[in-house]
Amino acid sequence: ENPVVAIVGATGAVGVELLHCLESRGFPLSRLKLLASPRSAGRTMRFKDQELTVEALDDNSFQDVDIALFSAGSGISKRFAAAAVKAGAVVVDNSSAFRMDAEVPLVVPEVNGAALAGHRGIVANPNCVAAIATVALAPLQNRHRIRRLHAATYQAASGAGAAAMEELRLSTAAALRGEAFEPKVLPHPYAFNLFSHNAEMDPHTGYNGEELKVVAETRRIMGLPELPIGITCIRVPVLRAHAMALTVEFEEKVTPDQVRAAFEGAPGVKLVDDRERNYFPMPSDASGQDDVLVGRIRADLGDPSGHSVALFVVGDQLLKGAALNAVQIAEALLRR
Ligand code: A2P
Ligand code: 11C
Repeated sequence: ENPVVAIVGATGAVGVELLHCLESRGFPLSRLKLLASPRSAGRTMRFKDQELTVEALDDNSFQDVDIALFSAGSGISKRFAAAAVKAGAVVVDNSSAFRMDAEVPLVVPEVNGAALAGHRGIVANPNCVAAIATVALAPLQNRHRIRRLHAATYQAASGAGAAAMEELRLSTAAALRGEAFEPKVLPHPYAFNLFSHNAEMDPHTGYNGEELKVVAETRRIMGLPELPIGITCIRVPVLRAHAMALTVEFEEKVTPDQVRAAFEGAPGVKLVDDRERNYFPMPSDASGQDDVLVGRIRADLGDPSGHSVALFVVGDQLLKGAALNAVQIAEALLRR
């Protein structure tokens, strides 16, 4: 019989996309259970031709559940994942709670799907930048060995949740009316502005938590634990797709044409690299798309040795960066 699936955080920005992905991909489930905070209990959400009622999450929520997709923040995951596993469910966790736990595989199916074999009830879904970046980096690493990476990110509101997306809409509307707007969700004015990522800043190193997560998780997913990665993460006023400029240095000389060739037919990647039309990956094109867009592939002028290639990568933060990857993990679990 098909599994019973639960979504923890069904009403959130990622939760809503989890519902869509399960529906649009025809995920074989016998029942879908929607869980959120007591504030949302009783609300209904549409799945296929049904109106499903959201239930308040508690310790007894997982009795009949086979697969639990968690996306309600790491506090909720730390508090409830063990209860779900104890009740017999496999947890696919979108939070950062277990990502660096050696017993929990951190999986992007098209990059390191084999890591699923070692799971003990919990599988971690990566940080959105790490997931999107590794989809683009894996085909390169498969042909040429990566020696160093530099990344600058342009991260959308969705990474900070549904309330941040609403703050972008409201603050932009206020700015257009010439009215003042007091930020409530993000720490700085968001309309017509950008700022250093809002994750906690380490005063000693000058890196924020998002940057440290991306470095650690990218290394783990790629199986390159020592890979030197330079990174700057920035929040930009875009609703739901993350962009990143990547400069990849290889052990050997690699040309832009070799990089382009590596992307031909690579899973989850779409090449958007039209110099004549100045048409390259954009959040407006990536939003709502499963594929990660890659383009602006060129020799890095900062490395005259010919070992480095620069590219621009954009992926839907809510899809490949979160919900789609989680559902792909669940699909891979079912195939096993
Ligand atoms: P709710 O909508 O009831 O607050 P986002 O990342 O978009 O901010 O969404 C967070 C998700 O996590 C929402 O679905 C939210 O539910 C859910 N959530 C927040 N706190 C709890 C809680 N204490 N128990 C269960 N779900 C929670
Ligand atoms: C952002 N990537 O865009 C973050 C949000 O590691 O799951 C998700 C943080 C994480 O703000």
